Parts: sequence; structure tokens; C-alpha cells
Amino acid sequence: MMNTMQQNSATLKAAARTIAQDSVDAQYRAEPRWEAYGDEGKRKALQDALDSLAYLIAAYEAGEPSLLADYAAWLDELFAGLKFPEGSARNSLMALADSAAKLAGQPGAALRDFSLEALAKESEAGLSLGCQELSVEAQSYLDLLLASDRKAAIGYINGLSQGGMGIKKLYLDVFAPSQRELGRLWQLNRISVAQEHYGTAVTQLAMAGLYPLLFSGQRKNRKMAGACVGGELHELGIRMVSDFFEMDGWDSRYYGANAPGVDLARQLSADPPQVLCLSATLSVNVQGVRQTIEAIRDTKNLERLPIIVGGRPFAVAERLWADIGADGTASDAGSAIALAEELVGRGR
Ligand code: B12
Repeated sequence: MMNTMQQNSATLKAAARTIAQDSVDAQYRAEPRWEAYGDEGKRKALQDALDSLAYLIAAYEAGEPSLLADYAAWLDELFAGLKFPEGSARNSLMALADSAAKLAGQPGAALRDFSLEALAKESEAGLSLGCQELSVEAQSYLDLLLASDRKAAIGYINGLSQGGMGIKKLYLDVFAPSQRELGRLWQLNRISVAQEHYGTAVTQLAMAGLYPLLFSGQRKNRKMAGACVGGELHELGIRMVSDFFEMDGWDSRYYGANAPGVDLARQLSADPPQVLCLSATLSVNVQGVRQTIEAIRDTKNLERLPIIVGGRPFAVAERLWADIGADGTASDAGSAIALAEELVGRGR
């Protein structure tokens, strides 16, 4: 049964193109100098508007203003990197909400009210996407990634490992912060998409090189499965989670990015694990997490499978995991294991 917000969201998604086009037209009327960018500029503006509208609707559908506040804070930083005037991010989001109110009846008006409330909270958006102080090791590794020196980067990681740095520390204190900083530098327009892709490819290779070292712990005769939900391509986080379980003696089954819920359910039903970990990085994929959980719960042998969810939306919106039907969330790979042990011990 769909609740009102889900019903409204379906209406809004069906009208998305009309709403996005209307808001782009309104912004072009307000800023006629944008015409100088020609048809290509208009095409990009429409795509950006569609993307932002998807985030607006995702936050509304989840009933979580903090998700929209978080997205607005991210858009602000992105626009600052592009030297857009201050306030552009908020204005573009409100322009979308106004177009929705104009064109999509009561659901559009509900989206606008929600957006006003959420954007008032933007300045309180707690999590920042980057610029934490990097450790010496993370900074040195990142420098090698940015110098496109794969050989030296892999050599550096192997050196740290041989020098006694454990895999957990390499994952959480070297790879994860370097990856986040790569994302921040891309967002601020200081590095290219190609440089981010290169760095991520090297990190995947470095993790693969450490793989033989994962299996030293005593086995526990327990299985976990880890996957990103459909549409979600950020798979390093859930891979780290799966590897942490493996190191803790569990058998881990890592299904990677973009796993369709129904297929995952079918696969797990044949040989159920004790815990399933699902990951989403983008808030537009939160409904995908909900749908995957529903598919799992509707599948024979999996009705009582404990499900842990994680990734940025669940760090931003504290109760989201419960609202979408999961059994818990954890902020990183380390804390997921304690939660899994607790859930398995307690039973669903
Ligand atoms: C690499 C990367 C990509 C790669 C991913 C490749 C891959 N094989 O994974 C590619 C190029 C595909 C990509 C694409 C996009 N990306 Co990207 N990406 C990144 C980047 C730079 C690093 C991600 C990463 O590896 N992080 C390291 C891992 C270890 O951290 P983590 O995922 O947070 O995981 C930890 C915890 O969250 C937690 N956790 C995660 N999952 C789970 C699950 C469970 C159960 C538990 C318990 C815990 C848990 O544990 C992990 C370890 O402790 C991030 C930057 C960032 N801040 O993360 C941007 C970032 C996530 N991407 C971003 C964007 C915008 C995009 C695109 C939309 C860009 C575009 N216009 O196309 C697309 C969307 C693709 C999609 N549909 O998913 C933005 C998202 C902004 C936002 N508002 O949400 C970010 C934040 C960059 C930025 N600063 O702007 N991206």
C-alpha cells in the first residue's frame, strides 16, 4: 500500500520533465545572458534540473528534510566551484519547487512546502563531504593518485602493509579518506572526472592486492551478503564492509554495484546468509533500498533475514533505516559487525 507521500511522488515523477523544463525557462527569463551558451547550455540546464528534481522528490518521498538539506549543501559547494553567485543552489531548487506547485496540483504544492522547510534547515546540515584533515599516509597515497603514478601508489600501500599497517586501518584511514577527498576535489572543479576515475581504479587494484591477507582469522561458520541496491554504482564502501566481515571469520558474499532486488532475493533464497548488508550512497537510491528490502521479505527462506543498511543517506537521516524496513544501520565497516552479531543473536 502506497502512503500519501509515495502517491504524490509518483505524480511528481510522471510530471518531472514538464516541471524541470518550466523551471529552466523561468531561470532563463531571469538570467537572459545564459542564452549565450546556446542549445547545448539549455540541454545541460534541463539535465541538471531533472537531476535536482529527482533529489527533491527522493527526500520528500522519504519524508526526510535532512536529505534535501544535505543535497542543497552539496549543490552549494558545487556551484561555488563553478563561481556561480551565492544563493544559486537554493534559488534553483526553489525554482523547481515553484514549478512543481504551479504544474502538479496538490502533490506539487506539498513538494514546495516540504522544500521550504528543508532548505530552512540547510545551514544546520551536519555532515560535510570532505576536507577532513588527512593522515600523512592518506595524503601521500592521494598525492600519488593525483600524479597518476599507479606503480608508486600500489608500492606505497604494499610498503605500509609490510610495515605492519593492518587492512582495517588501510581501508578506513588511507583508502576511504583519500577517496572522499578525490570526490571533494572533483566537486570543487579542481580535478577532472578522469583523475577521479583513475584514482578509484588504483584503489580498487590496491584493495584486490590485499585480498589474500583477508583470510587469516578464525572461521565462524556464518555467512553475510553485501550489495549496492539497483542504480547505485558506489561499491567501494560495501566492499569494505564485506571484507571486514571476512576478516572477522564470516564467509562474505559481495555482489558489487547495482544489484537488482528481485535477482538478489532469488540468489540468496537458495542458500540464505545470516545477515544482508545493503548500501546506497545517493539519496535518490533510498527507495531502491526500500524496494529491495520488500523483495527480500517477500521471498521464501528470507522473511526473517536481518538486514543492515548503510551509506551516506543513513548517516544524514538517523531514523531512515527504520522507516524503510531495515533492522539497523552502522556508520562504517567496523561497527557493522557488532550490530550483525547483535541482530543474529537476538533473532528477527
Ligand atoms: C569513486 C566515486 C564514484 C565512482 C564509483 C566507482 C566505484 N567502483 O565505486 C563513479 C565514477 C561510478 C561515481 C559516479 C557518480 N558519482 Co560519485 N563518487 C565517488 C567518490 C569520489 C568516492 C566513493 C568511495 O569510494 N568512497 C569511499 C568509501 C569507502 O566510502 P563510503 O562509500 O562512504 O563507505 C563507507 C561508509 O559510508 C559505510 N558504508 C557504505 N555502505 C554501507 C553499507 C552498510 C550496510 C554499512 C553498515 C556501512 C556502509 O562504510 C564504508 C566504509 O567505512 C565519492 C566521494 C565520497 N565522498 O565518497 C563520489 C560521490 C559519492 N559521487 C558523487 C556523484 C555526484 C556521482 C554522480 C552522480 C556523478 C555524475 N554526475 O554522474 C555519479 C552517480 C553514479 C551512481 N548512479 O551511483 C557525489 C555524491 C553527492 C551527493 N549529493 O550525493 C560524491 C560525494 C562526490 C562529491 N563530493 O560530490 N562516483
